[in-house]
Amino acid sequence: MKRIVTIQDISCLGKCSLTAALPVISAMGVETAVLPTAVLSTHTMFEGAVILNLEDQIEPVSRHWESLQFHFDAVYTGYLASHRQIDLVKDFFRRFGKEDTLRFVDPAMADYGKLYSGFDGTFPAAMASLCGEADIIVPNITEACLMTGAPYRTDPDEAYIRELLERLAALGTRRAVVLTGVTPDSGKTGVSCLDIREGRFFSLSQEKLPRSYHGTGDLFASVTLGALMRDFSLEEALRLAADFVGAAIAETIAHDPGKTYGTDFEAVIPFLTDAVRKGPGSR
Ligand code: PXL
Repeated sequence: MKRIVTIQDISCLGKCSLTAALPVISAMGVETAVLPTAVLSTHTMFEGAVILNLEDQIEPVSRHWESLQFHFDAVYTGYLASHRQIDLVKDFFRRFGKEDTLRFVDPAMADYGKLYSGFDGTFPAAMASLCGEADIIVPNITEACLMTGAPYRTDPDEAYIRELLERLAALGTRRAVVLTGVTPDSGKTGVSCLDIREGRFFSLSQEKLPRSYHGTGDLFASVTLGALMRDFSLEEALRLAADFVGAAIAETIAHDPGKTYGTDFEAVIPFLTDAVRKGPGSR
């Protein structure tokens, strides 16, 4: 069984970051070790979250695992709250990033043209340098613009998307850059990807559902990584992740549309386990 480690916070109530990654990647039959950066009462979109910072633990935990000679098939980072956490992740990459370890970075820090609360304008450059040490990155358009200095547009056309992907690749990412939340036409949403190793550009799109929920970026990243660990191609992994997130949103709209903090993704986990059981090439 493949083993990954994911480094991000636990938002105790919120269905994002670790509480999205752990159930999803485990359900896909991949051992999921966690290195929590902080424990928050809720994610930061709620007012007044109570936060216990755990970043001082990252280095001692890494040293302990190193002494036990653990190997990870992937290191997956999501929301990181400080410059120091980014530096600690770079150190973790140096310790555990072996030849066959996939460094997968979701630079979760912004959406809808704005940084999440709690970050200042110096943070995107630090995240950009972490993306430069990754194999695969999965920013949304806002994050891509903040990291590359490109203007933020809500009406992306293909030339703009390709330009963003080229700028992301110039950060130094090795294998692929994936742009999420791409809306090629009204009524559609999707992802665009530049596979750097193959020099190939491709896009996937699907119906845009009428509501959006918190934590869908974390679910998307988690399913993509889980599928790659189960030997799906990158394109198949992205398609599965997009379909899963669409199913989670549809489920939430059908049963609890006013939910303020995340999708009811738990109800559609069987969709994932089925896909993994059938294996790559079967969808
Ligand atoms: O879903 C991204 C995320 C993760 N963790 C925390 C957050 C957010 C987004 O706001 O606040 C604590």
